[in-house]
Amino acid sequence: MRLENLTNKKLRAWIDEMARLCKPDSIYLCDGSQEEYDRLSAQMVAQGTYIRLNQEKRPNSFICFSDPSDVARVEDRTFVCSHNKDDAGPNNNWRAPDEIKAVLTKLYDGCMRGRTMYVIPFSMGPLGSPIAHIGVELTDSPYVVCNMRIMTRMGAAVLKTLGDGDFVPCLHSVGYPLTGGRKDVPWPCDSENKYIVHFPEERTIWSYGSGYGGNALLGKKCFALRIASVMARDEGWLAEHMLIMGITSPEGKKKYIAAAFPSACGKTNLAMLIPTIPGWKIDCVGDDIAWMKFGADGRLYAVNPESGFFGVAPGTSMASNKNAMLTLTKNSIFTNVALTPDGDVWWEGMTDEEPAQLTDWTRQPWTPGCGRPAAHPNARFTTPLAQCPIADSAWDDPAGVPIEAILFGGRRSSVIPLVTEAYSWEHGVFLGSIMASEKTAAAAGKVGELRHDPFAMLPFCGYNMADYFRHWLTIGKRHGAHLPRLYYVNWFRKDDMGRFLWPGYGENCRVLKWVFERLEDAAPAVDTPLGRIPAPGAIDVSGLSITHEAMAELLHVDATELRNELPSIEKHYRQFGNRLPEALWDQVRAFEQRIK
Ligand code: SAT
Ligand code: MN
Repeated sequence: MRLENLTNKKLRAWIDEMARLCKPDSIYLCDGSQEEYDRLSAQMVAQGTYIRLNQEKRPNSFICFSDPSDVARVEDRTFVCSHNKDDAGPNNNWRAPDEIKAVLTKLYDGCMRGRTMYVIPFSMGPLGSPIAHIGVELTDSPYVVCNMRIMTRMGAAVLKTLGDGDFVPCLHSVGYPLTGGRKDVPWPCDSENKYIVHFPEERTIWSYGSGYGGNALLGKKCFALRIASVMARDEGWLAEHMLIMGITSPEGKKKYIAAAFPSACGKTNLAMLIPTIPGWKIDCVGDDIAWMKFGADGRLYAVNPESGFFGVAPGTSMASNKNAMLTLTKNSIFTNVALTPDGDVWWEGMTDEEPAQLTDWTRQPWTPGCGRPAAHPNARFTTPLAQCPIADSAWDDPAGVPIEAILFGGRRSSVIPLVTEAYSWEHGVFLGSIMASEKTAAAAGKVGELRHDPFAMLPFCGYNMADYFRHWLTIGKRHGAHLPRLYYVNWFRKDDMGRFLWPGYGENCRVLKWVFERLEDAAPAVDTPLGRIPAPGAIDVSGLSITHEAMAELLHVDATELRNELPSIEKHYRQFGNRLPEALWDQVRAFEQRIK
């Protein structure tokens, strides 16, 4: 494919403009073919970025180690640059667009010297789907190209679908020009300057200095969440940090649900769950992001904008997530896991027994008990969704799948019961808006700290979160008849001894079964101040060794504990000032009444 043949004028002009700025040695238009993927992979092996894994053990797969300064999303370097600071809200870092453009233009000037600028046309969502949108990423990282080929529908077919249409321009550079005799390194990045910048009004993304995950694969968090959330607000749909799954009952009835959890809280595990109750079946549509639009029949249809998994490796095993393990047996990229002497991968939790010897993610020899983790806690696998043994038959369907329930969940060791059903859409928006979760290694910063993470969107909402709540409330008013029901779940409650009360993983199907039966009006619930919880005995625990006391504790809603949460909820709300919808203050007052 040749650049000269590009007919989209906006695309052509933008590529030319960015090339004049970044000054790459050459420009390469990606066609998305296997040949291209293999060629770039081989080039990265030669360059030292990739190590090819043992072809027998893990065909066509690669491991790479990032720079130790570039291992996760950098939330403090992530900016939403609307013209008005208030439009970005207290949930985003903000700079004036002109100001940050001046800073970045300086950094971008000549940043691709000695490198190739890759042009990646990609579709978020099935090609041609009315729910999908197209982006084009310019990057100087072949690692990004290869990851994007797994994570998105990418290449020549996308350009065809794009035609003269509009796209989201995404500019990315690792910020490591090869000038003045500077040699390339296996993981180029700029350890001093990192900027992940969004211009919501222009629907444009500028990323500089990082080659890692959501910082660099711009289709993912930057486009599919931050920019898409703005598009969704303007156009009346939803772009959410949610997995999508199908649940089929023993009677053969199938329902789709979506579920929002913060990064590294088990979305991938839930999306690929193997039910422990006989007769139930789960199918996976996606593990991270859902784009949802209302169909002609009034129902809410979801697509997974992605086509692969960028999942957390540590903790993933045949016991915790067999389907993920089977997915990544081939054609996968592993970043910051450990390398075994026989050319395979390993990470903490993969096997009960630790290998005697490894190369750890910092490229150093590793032995058990050496005091360092072998894999970085945020080590990731990139692997094609189509390889998942339980990939839903409709995962690539342009029409999407109809969503009947939406779950919100965080990592809470106390207070929040196993599952709660919202009394209404508005009440569900209230529950989603007060979600809090303990921080994980997915983002730089302190792990374990409790923070409010409304709808699991705190790092991903591309505008003022108060307006986001309002958008959800508006959706509720507009689409009353066919709205999904809303739930708040918590797999992470602990007992007095600090032990998890709920076994989680495959056993979460017991909660999903209750949700499924609620949708059929076939499961009893009782009202509590927080919402409707399963009536005693309504959660199927057959075959599970869990005590009555543990179940009671898991479902316990304590008015005193909830009262203790009130000040932090009010503080959380007050940061939005008078932009916070009054309907949510009404919810707080009603909640207050219930916990009196
Ligand atoms: O690095 S990513 O943002 O893609 C992963 C995550 O934090 O969920
Ligand atoms: Mn995520």
